[in-house]
Amino acid sequence: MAENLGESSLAPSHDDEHDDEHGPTGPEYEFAVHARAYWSESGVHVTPDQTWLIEAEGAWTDWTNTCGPEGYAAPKLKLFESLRRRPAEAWFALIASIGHDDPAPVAVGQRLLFRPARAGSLAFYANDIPAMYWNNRDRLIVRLRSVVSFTGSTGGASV
Ligand SMILES: [Ca+2]
Repeated sequence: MAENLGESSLAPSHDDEHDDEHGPTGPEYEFAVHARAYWSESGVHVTPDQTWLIEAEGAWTDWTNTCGPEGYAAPKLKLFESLRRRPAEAWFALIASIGHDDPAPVAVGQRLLFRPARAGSLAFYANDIPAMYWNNRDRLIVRLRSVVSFTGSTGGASV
């Protein structure tokens, strides 16, 4: 069926092979990202020639603050923001990292079209202060779906 993937970007008439928004899809993965885990491994190896749709749902809790994958704002914690693993992202934003030394991990939010900047194993975490994972609880469900990348075209897919 791999041949159909290549053809269908040129032949949109293959409607039965298309997802409604993103074209034919490849493998899908679903796993939990626990708020208390410093790393949650997806077990998925990504490469720069791929495009993935990452979707997250559910709620997790940082002490008394419950939020979704987009995280939460806390003006009272302003002084501590620079201590977060990703200082510029919200508290408890779901972060995707390629390996554990990714120079540019990204905030996922509820939905992200993700084009890996390098090859590696995809891992996730809640954006928190490294020493403050002990008061975290609950987990999100994250789905990872390979989508067809229209390589070479100038109009990127969007969500
Ligand atoms: Ca915490």
